[in-house]
Amino acid sequence: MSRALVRGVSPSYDRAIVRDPGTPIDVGLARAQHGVYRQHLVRAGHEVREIPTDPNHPDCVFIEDTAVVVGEIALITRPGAASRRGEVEPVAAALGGDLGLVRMQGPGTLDGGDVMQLGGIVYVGLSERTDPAGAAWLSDLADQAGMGTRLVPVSGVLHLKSAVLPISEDTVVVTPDAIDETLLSGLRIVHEEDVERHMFSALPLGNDEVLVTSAAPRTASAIAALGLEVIPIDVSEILAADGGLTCMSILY
Ligand code: CIR
Repeated sequence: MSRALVRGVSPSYDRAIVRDPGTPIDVGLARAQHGVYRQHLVRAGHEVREIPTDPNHPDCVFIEDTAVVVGEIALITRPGAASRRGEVEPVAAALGGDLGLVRMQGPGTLDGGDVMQLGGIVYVGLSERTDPAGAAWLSDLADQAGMGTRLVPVSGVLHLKSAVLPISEDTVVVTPDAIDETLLSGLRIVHEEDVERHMFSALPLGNDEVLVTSAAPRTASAIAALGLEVIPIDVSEILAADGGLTCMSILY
């Protein structure tokens, strides 16, 4: 059985960082949506472990940004947003029992949302949160694990996985015009529907099942047409703070 590390929604989640402030965030609804997400992980066969939430860290539910697991090693990140750096220690403590730890040191920064591992390649987004020095920490680990690294400049969105979502071992859903798609050569690309821009997110659950955001039904239909089973989930309050479905867990 594989493990999923999650972290509950903070009581201060309505003060999470948002790129485009506007929609108020409903913390209670976010908690309920997170609970449903957690249940899907359990149903898919993950052993779910939960770290207590932290009222001092509004964004701590987005646990993916704090650590990246490559093989038997967890790289404990130095998140790009200074206000999020205090989120990493409890995550390191939880992963340290199962995995070797490498702790990033400054000045580089890296968010796990900028990292996608697919087909033996680690793709690292260079974004407003992840810089070349941060990416270098990961490429060293990838080298040691016998994997290649590809750097993918990202603009106009928060992270690489805001624009490129794996849905199977060889297929990704890509937001149109967000990245140089030649950097994804070798992968099958499905485009996010333009009217659903920034509303699609996905998490492959294994057995050809993919958890998808219910806010993007047209893109979900395009995926279903490939023969994958799509399972929609309403995560409106997670999308409202620029999160998606990968960001609420670390799977290892
Ligand atoms: C942030 O700006 O850091 C959070 N509000 C959203 C982080 C989302 N993380 C992710 O998708 N990996």
